[in-house]
Amino acid sequence: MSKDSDNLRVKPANMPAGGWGSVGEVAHILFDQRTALKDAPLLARQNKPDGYACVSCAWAKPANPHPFEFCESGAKATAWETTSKRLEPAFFERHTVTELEAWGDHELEDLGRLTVPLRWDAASDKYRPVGWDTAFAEIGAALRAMEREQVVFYSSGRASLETSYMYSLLARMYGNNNLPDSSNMCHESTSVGLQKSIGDGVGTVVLDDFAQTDCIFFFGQNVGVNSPRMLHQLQEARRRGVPIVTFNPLRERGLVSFTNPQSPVEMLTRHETVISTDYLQVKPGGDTAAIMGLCKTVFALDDAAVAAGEPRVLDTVFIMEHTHGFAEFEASVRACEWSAIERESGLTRAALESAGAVYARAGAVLGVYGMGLTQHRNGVQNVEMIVNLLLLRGNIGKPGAGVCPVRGHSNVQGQRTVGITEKPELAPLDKLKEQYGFEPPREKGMNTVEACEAILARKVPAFVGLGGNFLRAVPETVLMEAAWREIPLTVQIATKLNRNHIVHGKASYVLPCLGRIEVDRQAGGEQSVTVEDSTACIHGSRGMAEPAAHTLLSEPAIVAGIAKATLDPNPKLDWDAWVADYGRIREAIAETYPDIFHDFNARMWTPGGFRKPVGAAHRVWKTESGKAQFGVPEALAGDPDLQPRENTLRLFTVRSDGQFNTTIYSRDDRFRGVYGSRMVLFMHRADMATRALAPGDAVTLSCAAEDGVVRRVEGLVLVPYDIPPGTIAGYYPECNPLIPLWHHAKDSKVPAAKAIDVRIERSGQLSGGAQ
Ligand SMILES: Nc1nc2c(c(=O)[nH]1)N[C@H]1C(S)=C(S)[C@@H](COP(=O)(O)OP(=O)(O)OC[C@H]3O[C@@H](n4cnc5c(=O)[nH]c(N)nc54)[C@H](O)[C@@H]3O)O[C@H]1N2
Ligand SMILES: Nc1nc2c(c(=O)[nH]1)N[C@H]1C(S)=C(S)[C@@H](COP(=O)(O)OP(=O)(O)OC[C@H]3O[C@@H](n4cnc5c(=O)[nH]c(N)nc54)[C@H](O)[C@@H]3O)O[C@H]1N2
Ligand SMILES: [Mo]
Repeated sequence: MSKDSDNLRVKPANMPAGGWGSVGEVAHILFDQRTALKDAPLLARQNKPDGYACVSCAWAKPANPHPFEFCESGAKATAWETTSKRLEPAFFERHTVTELEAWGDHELEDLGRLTVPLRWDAASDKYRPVGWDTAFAEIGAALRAMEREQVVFYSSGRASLETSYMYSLLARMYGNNNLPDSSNMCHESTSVGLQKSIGDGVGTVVLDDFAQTDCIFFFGQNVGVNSPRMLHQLQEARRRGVPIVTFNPLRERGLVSFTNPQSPVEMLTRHETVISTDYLQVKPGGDTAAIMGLCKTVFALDDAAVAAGEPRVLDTVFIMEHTHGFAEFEASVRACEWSAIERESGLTRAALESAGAVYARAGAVLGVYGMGLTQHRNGVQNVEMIVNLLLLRGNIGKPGAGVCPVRGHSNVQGQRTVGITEKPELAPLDKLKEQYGFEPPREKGMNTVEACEAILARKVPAFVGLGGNFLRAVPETVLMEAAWREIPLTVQIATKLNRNHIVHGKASYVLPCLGRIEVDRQAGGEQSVTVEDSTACIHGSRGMAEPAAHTLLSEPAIVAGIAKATLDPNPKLDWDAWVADYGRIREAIAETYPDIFHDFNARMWTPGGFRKPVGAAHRVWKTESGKAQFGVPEALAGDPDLQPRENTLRLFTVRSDGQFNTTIYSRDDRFRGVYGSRMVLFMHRADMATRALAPGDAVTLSCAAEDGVVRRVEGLVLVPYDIPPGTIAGYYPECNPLIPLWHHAKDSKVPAAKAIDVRIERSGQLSGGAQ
């Protein structure tokens, strides 16, 4: 196999997000996955009130959708799931599992959809077909014999509310709260930070707020790639003259300009809407400092208004009535020096004052953010800082204003709503006890980082994965892979083959499931499921494509199969009846959570979804003080424990438009002008020059942490880029071997994937075109 970097091509990237490039990309992947003819009508049903919820991102689905409510990323995800490629068992006869370890993430998933349950055979080192009943019986017998407190039930955020509810019951009836999910690597900093500051762990904003806002502050989220449908709202806001102020170390194309690929006029005239009116290339980890600068500006403008006898800039009535901790926060802002703010944020005082003035002038402001804030040592504090900024002018709980975390997986927020959580206090345990007549475990379970620690300590006897690619997504790849091979039992419920199936436990099963886009036929007829979007709206989703194979089971059927083989029969819970008719699972969910899910079956098809109650959106604060809480930042530095040492660079990991997390559709990153290889590092020319490095050089990165563990990634090729000096960007998951497991957000334990101190060493010069 040739090295990826041999195929690298670098070209200028100056096209808008959307536009003709996007149309070309969609046509290409539909063709490549051989889905062109059958999928065009399918895409028209995506994110429609009576259609299926896209399996890509979690962005809100409007009540009055555009004729085509899909985007380039959504079309790619649909093509990837409904591909006509199949991974038949005969493939495994030709390849040992060890041999497949050399395959890349793209090659593994590109084999196509898994079709039959597989069991690893140690003697031949091959995955071999196994009957569903045998697989369930063997898994059940093994789980029954294990130390129950240590078994882990992971979920990736795609599975429906119905499946997730069943899965969380399976874990709790089995005997633990070990329900880590992808959210632990993602927006857990939001769940912790917003819960503490506004009393709800989710955002307060709905789509209508975008239509009513006067100003948008946008932090660390790459909208053009990761939630492109939001570009419609941003474009409409821009047409109304709404300023969008963006904080991002990289000038991401989707945040710079957008051509709506669904508007014939825009396409023909090549019209571009400028998205960000102000673009601040903050240093990774510098957002707390930057927001301090904005708040300092608000105080200064307020002082000036008071002196001049003009109306206040602070919303003093709101602050008095609705908030707690203002005086301490004000003191910390006033005490904070501009020199420290400039140093930590990498931004000038003038730039921050000008952005702060935009904020102070606007009536209603939205604070939008993503992984650029949450995946830091101070990720929770970053989230609290956004809330602080909004509270100063009463920007929560009024139309056009609020906090808007952009969630990742299409149902990651919903999984938390129906009980997937390692925190027992967040699950209605007493209610479950009453409903199902069992004693739910009360001890805290493991989150993702804690599950990794237990796996490294060889304490986990079994790992069950409901979707995802845990091992590839977590930090500390090298140590984790070694430990993983010693887990006695690994069970993965999945649609496609991935690294986490190839590096497996001593006994290993891969159980293939239907995807959400596929028709789900059960004894009670065709079934639908539900998901919750980023704005806490809950939608029905009906599969429309023919299943990839008649041998697949649905996720609810697989969870029920494992549950029946593992748990003692329970007269109050008929797993088979649930699988026959998912309406009955929804009735059970409604019984557990009546405030959220009353009349669930009737309301699930509400156009635009029905909203989960979010108190903070109505200024009802379910915090300790009963008010919204100002939080005083502990430190301005992005990473107080990894202070840049001599000659280190700060690496942050990003996604390309050719991937969905560890699913790599292609090695191209159209928006950053890199083609054919993901083994690249984006670096400032000045940083290259001071290190006698040049574009096209091959380098090795090693983590600067001095804890005795060697963490290296070799064969990365330098690409010159407009990036803050002293910082470099590389791709996730290729750079995950560089992240120490202990390098995570305080309080939320989200791995700090956006600030990793590394050293760089030249290892060669490429002949190719990375110049
Ligand atoms: N097509 C596609 N869609 C996706 C995904 C995908 O992989 N592909 N993944 C899904 C998932 S699970 C998630 S969580 C979301 C992720 O979506 P995002 O939240 O957009 O996550 P990232 O792509 O990791 O990029 C975050 C952005 O933050 C910037 N950034 C990095 N460090 C900092 C910092 O310190 N401060 C600031 N202000 N900015 C910073 C980066 O330059 C980048 O533009 O997308 C979801 N949607
Ligand atoms: N360095 C670094 N690391 C990161 C991040 C980062 O930005 N930087 N981001 C983090 C974030 S935000 C997240 S959310 C995690 C993602 O971590 P995960 O959610 O664990 O990973 P995914 O890549 O989304 O999982 C892909 C796999 O899911 C399976 N799959 C796809 N569809 C379905 C389905 O319908 N049902 C089932 N059962 N399986 C399905 C397929 O087999 C596919 O191979 O990674 C985290 N890791
Ligand atoms: Mo995520």
